[in-house]
Amino acid sequence: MNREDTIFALATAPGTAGVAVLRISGPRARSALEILTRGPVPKPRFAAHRKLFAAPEDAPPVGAERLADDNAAIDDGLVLWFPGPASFTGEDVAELHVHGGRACVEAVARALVAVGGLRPAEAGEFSRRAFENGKLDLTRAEALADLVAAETEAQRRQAMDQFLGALAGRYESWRNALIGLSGDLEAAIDFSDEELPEGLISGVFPRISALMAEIEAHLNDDRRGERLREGLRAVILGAPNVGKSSLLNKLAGREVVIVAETAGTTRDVIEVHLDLGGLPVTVADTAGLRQGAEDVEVEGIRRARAHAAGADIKILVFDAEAWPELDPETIDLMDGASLLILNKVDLRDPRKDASEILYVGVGSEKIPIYSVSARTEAGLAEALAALEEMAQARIGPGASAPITRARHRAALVETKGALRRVAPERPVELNAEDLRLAARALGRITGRVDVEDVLDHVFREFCIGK
Ligand SMILES: Nc1nc2c(ncn2[C@@H]2O[C@H](COP(=O)(O)OP(=O)(O)OP(=O)(O)O)[C@@H](O)[C@H]2O)c(=O)[nH]1
Ligand SMILES: [Mg+2]
Repeated sequence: MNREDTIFALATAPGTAGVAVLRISGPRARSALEILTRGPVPKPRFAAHRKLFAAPEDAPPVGAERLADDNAAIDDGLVLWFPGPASFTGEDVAELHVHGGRACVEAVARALVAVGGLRPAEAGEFSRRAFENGKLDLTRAEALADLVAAETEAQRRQAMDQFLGALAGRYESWRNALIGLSGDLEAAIDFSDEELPEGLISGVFPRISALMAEIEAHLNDDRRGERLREGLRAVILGAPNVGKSSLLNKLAGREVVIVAETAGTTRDVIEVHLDLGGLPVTVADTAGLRQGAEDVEVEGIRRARAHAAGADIKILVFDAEAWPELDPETIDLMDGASLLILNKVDLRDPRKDASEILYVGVGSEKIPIYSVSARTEAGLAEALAALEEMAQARIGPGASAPITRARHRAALVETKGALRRVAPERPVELNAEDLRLAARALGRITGRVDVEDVLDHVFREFCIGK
């Protein structure tokens, strides 16, 4: 990546749309805009209506009629000019709002390449330039990627909080406190006891303990922020033919999976993304668990078990006709995050209220098992509410501005480790060094210090045009 380059990309989704936005950033943005519009750049930050023309080498031969010139217009739209440094990337930026068809966008992109000195942007390159020009700290840049990727309301809210600086503010205030404390300690290296204000050094240690407790509490968030960002994983498990696929179809509200009377219908793991009260949950349907299955089905069962191991929530489905007997292979998989469902309640006892909640005794505990019918939809709303409640318990609103990435967590653990070594009985130089290390680890989260090595990793997950 060369920062001297001028880059461009489609900022909107590819495909057919009313409008497509192309964004250009870099030293050649002004010439590109002048050449394509065959005129001066408009007033900064004001939209102007312009025709867009191909660059000279693509344009009709010199001396062509003005009419022919007009015919050579490749599109007609709005253009904007954001001179650096007051732009998203901090560089000169131009935006072209053209018609959102594939051919229009391609023609404009071709014209941009023909200008010379422009190339298509790599994924995340605009945001990376914004970071490198001090427009965004790393947590805000990451929040932008999360905002674009947010599929549910809770994800959007978390990303927006982070974009507004909730994490950056916290980490920067901790970092500043650490820098202050290490300054106090270093004063002890340079000055004698008599020259130092009373209690300066002894006051440092309780403040470090308090800071450590805050970091500890922040780390101790049960990974809620990361889970919300990534989405919860739920998996439907049960014996063959109990109606797992039928239930998934009901949850999805459409016929995603094949349902059949034959036991052993589902073999592949099939996933559906759900928005459960604003929380993102991916539900996977799996092959029915049984012994003595053959070839492909055995592989299906292996995948089902592998999925179960990585799931945040297990939806264990049982056959109501067999109640109170429960399939032993399925019940074996039960853990603290399992939702028990008794399906086909319509076949059990039509007179019984399907939404009645039965219980399964586990030791001294009684776990509810929700009676439903994927056929009549009886009891489904209650079971869905229970699923939503479980999702809320895992990722619902917890502490404000939680950690959202493993990268942040690793740096915080490093900060804590360095602070833990600090102790009154150690030489002051060692303590000061550990405080500096702790501050540096925090600085890596926002990108204030030596982060060159993490940048590729951070910006790779962005989409092109961001
Ligand atoms: N009466 C009744 N039949 C149901 C209900 N749910 C599913 N079925 C039927 O039970 C059969 C099996 O349903 P599936 O959804 O394919 O079951 P499965 O658990 O996915 O089965 P495998 O993929 O083979 O493990 C089908 O004939 C469904 O129509 C229900 O609530 N009541
Ligand atoms: Mg199935």
